[in-house]
Amino acid sequence: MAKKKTEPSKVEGYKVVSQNLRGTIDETLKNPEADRFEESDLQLLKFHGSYQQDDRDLRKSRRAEGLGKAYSFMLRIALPAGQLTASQYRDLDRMADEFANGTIRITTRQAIQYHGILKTDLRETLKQINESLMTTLAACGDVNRNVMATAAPIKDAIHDKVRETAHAIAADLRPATKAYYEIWIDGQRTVSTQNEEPFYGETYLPRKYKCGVTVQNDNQIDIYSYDAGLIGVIENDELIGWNVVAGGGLGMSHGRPNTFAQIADKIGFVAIEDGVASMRVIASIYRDFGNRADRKQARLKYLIDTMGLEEFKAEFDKRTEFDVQPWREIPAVDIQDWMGKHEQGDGKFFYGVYVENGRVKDDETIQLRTAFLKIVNELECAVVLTAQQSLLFQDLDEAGVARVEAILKEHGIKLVEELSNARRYAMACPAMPTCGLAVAESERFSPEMITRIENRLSELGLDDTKLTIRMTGCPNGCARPYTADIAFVGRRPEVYHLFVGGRLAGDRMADLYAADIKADDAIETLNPLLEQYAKHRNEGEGLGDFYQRVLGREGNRARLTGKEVATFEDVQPRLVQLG
Ligand code: SRM
Ligand code: SF4
Repeated sequence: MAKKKTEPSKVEGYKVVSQNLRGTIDETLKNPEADRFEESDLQLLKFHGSYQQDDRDLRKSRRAEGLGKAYSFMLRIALPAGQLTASQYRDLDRMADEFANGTIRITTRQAIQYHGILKTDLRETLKQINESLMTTLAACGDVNRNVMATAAPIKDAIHDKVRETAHAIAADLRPATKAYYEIWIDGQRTVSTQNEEPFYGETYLPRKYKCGVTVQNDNQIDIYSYDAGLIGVIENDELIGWNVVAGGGLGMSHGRPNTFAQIADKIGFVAIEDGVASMRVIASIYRDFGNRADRKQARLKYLIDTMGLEEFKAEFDKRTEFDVQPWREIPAVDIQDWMGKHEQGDGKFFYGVYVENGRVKDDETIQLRTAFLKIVNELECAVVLTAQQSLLFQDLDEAGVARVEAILKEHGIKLVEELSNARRYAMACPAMPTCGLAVAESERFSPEMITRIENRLSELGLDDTKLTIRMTGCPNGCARPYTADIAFVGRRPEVYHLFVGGRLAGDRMADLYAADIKADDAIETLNPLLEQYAKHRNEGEGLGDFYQRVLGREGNRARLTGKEVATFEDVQPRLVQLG
């Protein structure tokens, strides 16, 4: 057994000596000889919203030529509740060409990523992002990340409160350090003051902290996947308070039994005005007790596991100055992806457009970037990013909706009615060639895998089934694979673990259905299940639900561990028995 780590990790050391995230980032930026940052600054750079990457497609050829890696930077822009004005969207589009690789990527947490930014352009890009009143601060790093909120821009008291709360949490937990402003905006270094970070202190959090806000009838943001969250409880069409959840998380490592993916636990119910403080209190418990020795064991879910849920709840109670009541029972909810036309509640409409794997780009067949810019320019409409890597145009009248549809068609973009369910609800993480942790393709291969599954579902008469298929290039879980009906998790090039048994609602863990399958064998491996599903599904029953019924499972499994073994052998005889 591996020896338990007790000393603070290297990253904790970098934070301590960084003077609140300054390190020597500024010096390296100014040094024309340096094409990259050293390890300690690299870690600090994440808090500023940037990752140093290299083009992995070029590694081999550059090595052969005796060259080093082709370094560039990923930038992540945190957008609370995924909201963008028309003018911010225009700026994003412009900067994609000016500084990045010509694409804008909508993330699974309603943020934006640019890839391929050169070190020499990094400062100017960040500066311009800030001039457009957006920020990359705390989009990554050991802090509170982008705060999500259900995307539907519905104008009523409930949804207004959800968005307002998401923005308030983001402001409340934003790092206070002036380092960001000094390095990227002002260029002038001030002397770090003591106590510059009254909440975080000099070591910030043990690891990332993710939270979101939603309502009981729309789990658009997959709230059970995060460290903490607020679910609006509605009674008689009014928001009466928040159910608080904590301890969700989907990152894990194959073959490491002490890592696990987990659905968040129920903590309790708090008043509307106590939502923001609840997220802060949970973050404070995490800050004070989280594991700072082993980063693989540092997320809040592991702390709750070590403390025990009851002790964690008691600590939450102890630290709150407000009333924490028992969890209010709420119905299980489905996910609404908000694609197509919807009423906004103020006489206007919003319109959702599907973006394959979140990548807004132009290619030979479809011109998403051109179409989106045209829509924003013509209709001057605000944009909301969804947790399914897509976007919504808001504040449209009937003529505006017609115009959106016309522009989409002119640019080769399918309307939602023309998409198969297999594609519409699919997601994939970026993986190759930018992600340094990828061991298999994801974004570049997922469309092809979806086509294969789409075809098989069609042959079996299953076009109507609503299911989510997700792919990631490694087990870290960036496209939330472990709660999907079907998921592919990269093991090595062209080889994936195949998971089955989650569902769109995001409230149940899937099983490892088949281990280490070649991508080309995926359909064959899924076939026994798909065929029996086609024959024996109940009306409206999803694929994951069917799978759970065949296994005779009751209730939703909340945890998937890294030691899980493939269950195909268990389910196969039961599928055969069905006849
Ligand atoms: Fe993620 C790391 C991309 C959502 C769990 N994630 C990474 C990095 C930064 C790779 C790295 O550390 O070098 C990836 C950048 C790739 C690239 O080239 O752009 C990356 N993660 C993404 C995004 C862009 C995927 C996407 O398709 O949109 C998502 C950005 C979200 C955002 O806007 O903040 C993204 N990452 C997630 C999610 C899903 C979610 O939060 O809804 C998860 C699982 C949930 C969770 O956190 O438990 C997730 N990412 C991870 C992990 C595993 C963390 C863990 O607890 O073990 C890593 C690795 C790490 O942190 O060391 C990681
Ligand atoms: Fe990279 Fe793995 Fe996340 Fe995909 S799941 S983006 S491969 S870290």
